[in-house]
Amino acid sequence: MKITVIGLGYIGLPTAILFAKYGHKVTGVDLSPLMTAQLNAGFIHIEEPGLEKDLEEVLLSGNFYASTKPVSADVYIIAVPTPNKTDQYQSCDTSYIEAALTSILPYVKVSDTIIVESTIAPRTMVDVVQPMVEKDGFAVGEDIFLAHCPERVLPGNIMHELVHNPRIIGGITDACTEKAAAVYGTFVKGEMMRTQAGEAELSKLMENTYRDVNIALANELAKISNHLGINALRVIEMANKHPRVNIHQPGPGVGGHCLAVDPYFVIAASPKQSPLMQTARAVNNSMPAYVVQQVQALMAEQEGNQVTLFGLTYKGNIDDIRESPAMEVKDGLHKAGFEVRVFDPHVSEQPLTGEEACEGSSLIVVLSDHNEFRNIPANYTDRMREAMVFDTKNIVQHVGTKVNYVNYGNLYKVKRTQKAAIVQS
Ligand code: SAJ
Repeated sequence: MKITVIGLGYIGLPTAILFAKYGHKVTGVDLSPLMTAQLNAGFIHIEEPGLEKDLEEVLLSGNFYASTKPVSADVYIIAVPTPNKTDQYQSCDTSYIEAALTSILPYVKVSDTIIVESTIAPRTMVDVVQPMVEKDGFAVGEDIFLAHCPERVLPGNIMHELVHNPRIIGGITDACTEKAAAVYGTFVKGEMMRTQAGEAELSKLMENTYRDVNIALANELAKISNHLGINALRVIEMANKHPRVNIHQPGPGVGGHCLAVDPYFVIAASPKQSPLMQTARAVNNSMPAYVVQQVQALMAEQEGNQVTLFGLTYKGNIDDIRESPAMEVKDGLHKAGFEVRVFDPHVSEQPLTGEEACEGSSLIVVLSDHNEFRNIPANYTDRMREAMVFDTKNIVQHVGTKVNYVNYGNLYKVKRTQKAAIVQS
């Protein structure tokens, strides 16, 4: 089959390469001439293990070519961004989807299939995509086949998950569903769940909304435990021993372009029916300011005014700082008047080594769960003015001797000791 993939981001590019690996003639289309030229030269622009080797293979086989212009194909896959609008409920901006569709419609012919992989608001396929295709004179389900097949892969394991994760195949009609299932049948080894487009849209959104609400529960528990003088992490650890309990982990907030985005698509589609989801978003969005407040309390008794942030990315072992709560913490600490240094071995724009970043600081605040932070060596903390670590991700397993280690489990204790110190002094 000839396949055109529109949008070569962290989903579109691996998807295009995978279809090419399985013998299809794939044209990957993106707006950036530089990026498409780099791809045709064998270089990839996203950090994904093994992907550059796969690209080399499909360039050699002639099954993949990157271009800034669509070409005629049998199957068109749209994998472009769907950011939030800045309206009251931060609804789904479908302008990139509409632009992608407009760019391919001149090439679309009878019996072709159009698949939207981008995460979209409920009813986007029937209210936005289908009318655009029908306006072009096609009968959906007879001439043209339309489906929404959302992805659910985790950066860092994309190629494996694209093949082995169960896949939702949501057609406008049953015939559409079958056509799309035949396309993914090329490489998907996981279960293919055939359904209607609307169910596919909402199911994908609910995966991330479920996670966002549960992380909010963990974050609220951390606040309550800190207030009541109870070890939140021990509470979660013991509760999760129950066979049907899975309380998530508290942190500095929720980042990324998924959990911090998708719930708003559901909320915006049904604001009066979604108080829980809206409250969960508010709880998670409150965490960066909460961390700043705790740092102020911890620093109240420390010498000096400099803190060192370990990690700026929205989660561990990646280089992505977009939508990262750590960036909000950094801004908040600056506004609170602290000197702030950063150590993040995954972010090339942060050149400081661990030693340099810790020099003269009175507190390390761990904000990303990078593997490198499991052990904070003595040659880092020995350079600090006072050695205290506030680990918001509960990732640190070893610190140098004489380091005052704080996490969401014992935060209340340290602050209580400080309060007692103030009372005695
Ligand atoms: N986080 C917590 N506590 C937790 C788990 C995560 O605070 O217990 C935070 C992380 O630090 C991060 C954010 O939540 O800031 C999101 O983390 P994530 O592990 O959900 O990572 P994402 O957003 O990169 O990937 C999610 C995944 N969805 C689910 O796990 C349901 C992934 O499978 C999806 O493909 C992706 O969203 C997406 O593209 O939708």
